[in-house]
Amino acid sequence: MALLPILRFPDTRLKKVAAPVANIDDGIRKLVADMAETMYEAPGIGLAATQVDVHLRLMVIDTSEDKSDLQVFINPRLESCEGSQSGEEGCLSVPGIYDKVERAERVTVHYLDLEGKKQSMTTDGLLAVCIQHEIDHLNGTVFVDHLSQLKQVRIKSKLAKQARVTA
Ligand code: K1U
Ligand code: ZN
Repeated sequence: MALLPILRFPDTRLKKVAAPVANIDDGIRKLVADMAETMYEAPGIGLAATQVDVHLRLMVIDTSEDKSDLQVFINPRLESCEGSQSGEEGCLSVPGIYDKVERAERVTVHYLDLEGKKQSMTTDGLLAVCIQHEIDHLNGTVFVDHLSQLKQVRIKSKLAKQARVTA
């Protein structure tokens, strides 16, 4: 397995719309293993392939306390979204920035598992938020795109300062 570099906002590659996975082969299985390792090491509770500069519709999520529940979503599609919730979000591509985003409370998602079997899940709370956040990435949207222009300008300048300090 390998740790993959994570793209940082405002890298324009985060704006690419990912293409469906056509075949679940050894390359995809290796990518899933590497993405899971990268997510756990970060640490994070989700990672979309877009964030590691692979523009395929694939994401991994583990919202468990003890990193015991890795969930792999291939070609995820939101079928229904109900209600609303507003909670703090973070993003491994926007380190150190957290802000409130309004999301659906309950979602139903259709996807393929690693064996290529069709699955669907209806869920709420943090897992529902994370699913929406990761599908946004696959569509080229980062959570800061949901914030005001003023906040986006401030975030870009804060990240630019951070980059200068660590360069
Ligand atoms: O997609 C990503 O950038 C991952 C992101 C997922 C996410 C977090 C919060 C709300 C919605 C989506 C993260 O994992 S940020 C890090 C984080 O939230 C976290 C890190 C360690 C322990 C618990 C949470
Ligand atoms: Zn993110």
